[in-house]
Amino acid sequence: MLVSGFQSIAIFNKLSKDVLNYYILIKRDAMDLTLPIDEIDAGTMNRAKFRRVYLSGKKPVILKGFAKLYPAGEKWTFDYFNRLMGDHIVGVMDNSRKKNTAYTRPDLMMKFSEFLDIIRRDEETSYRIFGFNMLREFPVLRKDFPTPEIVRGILGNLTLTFFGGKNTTVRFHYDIDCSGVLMTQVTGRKRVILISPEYDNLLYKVPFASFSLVDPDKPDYDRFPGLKFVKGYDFTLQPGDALYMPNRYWHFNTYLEGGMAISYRVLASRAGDLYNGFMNTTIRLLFDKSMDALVGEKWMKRKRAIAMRNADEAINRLEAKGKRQKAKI
Ligand SMILES: O=C(O)CCC(=O)C(=O)O
Repeated sequence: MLVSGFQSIAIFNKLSKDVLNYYILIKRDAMDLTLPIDEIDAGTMNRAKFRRVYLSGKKPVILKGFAKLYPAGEKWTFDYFNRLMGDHIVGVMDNSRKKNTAYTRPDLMMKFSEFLDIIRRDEETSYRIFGFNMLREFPVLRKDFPTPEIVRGILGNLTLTFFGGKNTTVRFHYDIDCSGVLMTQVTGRKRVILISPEYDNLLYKVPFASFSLVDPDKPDYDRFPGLKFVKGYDFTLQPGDALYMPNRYWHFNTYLEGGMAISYRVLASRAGDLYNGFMNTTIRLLFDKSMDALVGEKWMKRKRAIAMRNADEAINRLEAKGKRQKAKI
């Protein structure tokens, strides 16, 4: 049978697509963290474009020099915070204490000046501050970083700040309320590993919670083979850069030196994200915390087993799909 030129192009296209799909499904030796993230000069971004391309498109982006658009970009130094809030008592997380649930309470309290002294040293520390509502406690700071136009909305005034010292990490998680997050790294560089929610199971998501069993710093591929299918981003935010993380994006952050960030949130627009955000922060969290209090390590063991089973099932599905596609080629 004779095949016309157009038909052969169509057959060729179909075959290349199948080959491509097969290789997308194929297991690699390690996580592939080489996806390129959009980087845009913050001054050239406007609300319409941000909402169309990044919010609606659920696409991450780095806005270079975002903090410099606001007084905070110049004013917010550790010295400035020390002068203004040094005597304030802050809740501090200690990474050396293991946590089995989401949304945990600070491990210790200390004067902000003491905490700043620790994180500004060029030394590793396990101390960090997670989700300090600094602008509510010190409203005078609001004018230094007013709600950016691009994220103005229902959650527009809700800001959280984050502080950490050299090499402090923030465990692999997504934000439990399923909001989109614009995190501006005001001081210090921060490495971020960012991964789409489509990989939930392959990232060994812990049920009833929004964190993973995996430590992306030391990925154990024998224990967590699902990671070999995962693709994501790995980049460093420079002081002043902002990162937009779409709803439910996984992130693992490492402070490369003492630094601070502030985040603004954008309420989820999809019904599923809104529903999950509500359920996560209420019923699921309450259930998880109650089980943790009642049964402790046994409950964590159960959650670990479910996460492993979900990942195995996801791997089997992908391998079966890969085989079907290979057979078609
Ligand atoms: O970088 C940090 O300290 C934490 C930021 C974060 O994980 C978040 O905004 O969810």
